Amino acid sequence: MAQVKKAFITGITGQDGSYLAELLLSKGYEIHGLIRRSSTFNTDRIDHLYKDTHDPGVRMYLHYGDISVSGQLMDLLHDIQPDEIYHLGAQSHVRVSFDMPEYTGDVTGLGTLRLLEAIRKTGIKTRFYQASSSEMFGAAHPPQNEESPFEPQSPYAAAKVFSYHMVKNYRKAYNIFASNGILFNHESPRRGETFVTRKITRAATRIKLRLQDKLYLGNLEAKRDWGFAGDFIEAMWLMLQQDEPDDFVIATGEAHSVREFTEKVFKKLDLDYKEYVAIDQRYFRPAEVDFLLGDAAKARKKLGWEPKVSFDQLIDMMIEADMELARREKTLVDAGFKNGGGRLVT
Ligand code: NDP
Ligand code: GDR
Repeated sequence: MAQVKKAFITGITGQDGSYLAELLLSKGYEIHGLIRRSSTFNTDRIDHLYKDTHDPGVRMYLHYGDISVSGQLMDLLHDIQPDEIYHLGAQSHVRVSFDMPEYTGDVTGLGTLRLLEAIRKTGIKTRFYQASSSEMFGAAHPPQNEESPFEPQSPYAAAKVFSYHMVKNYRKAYNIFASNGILFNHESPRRGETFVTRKITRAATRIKLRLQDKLYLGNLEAKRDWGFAGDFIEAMWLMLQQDEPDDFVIATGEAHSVREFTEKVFKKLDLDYKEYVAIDQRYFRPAEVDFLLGDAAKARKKLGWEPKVSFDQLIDMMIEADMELARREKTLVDAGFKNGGGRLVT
């Protein structure tokens, strides 16, 4: 009988971690996720996958921990002996990284090194996926591919560049199977509510149902290559199934501005965004990344990967999910509850 593969996932409670957990469970993996202790529940995105560990057939295990603590990462890897490690955990918000540069460097940068060191010191045989980012290209001229220079524009991007190079270094120095997936922006109904796409679909649907009357945004002219998270996590898995470790850009090859995204979302709801959107300087970044557009030719050729969900389908999917949330909130508000569960997101 074939051995069940084991995967260790950091960031399992995040957008990507939740889709990846679904994918790996569907492929028969036993998965082990690292979660942080929090005074409020932070497992919403994976609750539907959770089974009590006493139930038969359990294949998902959660372990408390933090990527800022190396000893414990070492113990976990030693105990679990995962075949594959997906390192998705990070302080992932670019704007916030300017407010918390030291913390971001520690978690998003050194966190990767701690895991690589844990692999080296425990000597486990495993494959490592690093969640690298298109933010590393920063000011580099679009379209960006694996050969483009890194010109990071934020503490977040600089921390990811550090991680990227540590992955390459450990690959070369210690022969560890470690790959960088350089993913461009990917969104979904599970996207964190302070990232711009979700902030917009959440606000527009609430505005439609008169639960909110304004949406404050920053730079509307920035352009991003937005794909669907569910498509992108497939590429992570494919990278770890190759004969050799390597680095791959994953992107749709289509870019849109924040303004275009906003206009489209409001239009689909029969609203004119100009009547509702206002600019607030606090959402601008001290240094901005103006234009990211990915060239994923290498991934198409070597991994056979391509995105399935189009820009329009992604928007429809996000509007539909957020409209459902807004309707539930409206029902509660109409029934006299002061707060229907909606938050004014910043
Ligand atoms: P999210 O912000 O949704 O999730 C981040 C995850 O990291 C959460 O599970 C979070 O836990 C966890 N985490 C944060 N800090 C720590 C810590 N100190 N110890 C342990 N876990 C921690 O990110 P995404 O799912 O969107 O992204 C996944 C990864 O991919 C990130 O590394 C991100 O930087 C990178 N990336 C994302 C892209 C995107 O467009 N989404 C594009 C390119 C790269 P908690 O739930 O408790 O907060
Ligand atoms: P990004 O995503 O910085 O690309 O990082 P985000 O959605 O935060 O910003 C995209 C662009 O929108 C502009 N913008 C705003 N952004 C936010 N969050 N809020 C606003 O109100 C707003 N108004 C305009 C931003 O200036 C920016 O140009 C994401 C994260 O998932 C990273 O972890 C990941 O590495 C990269 O994508 C690829």
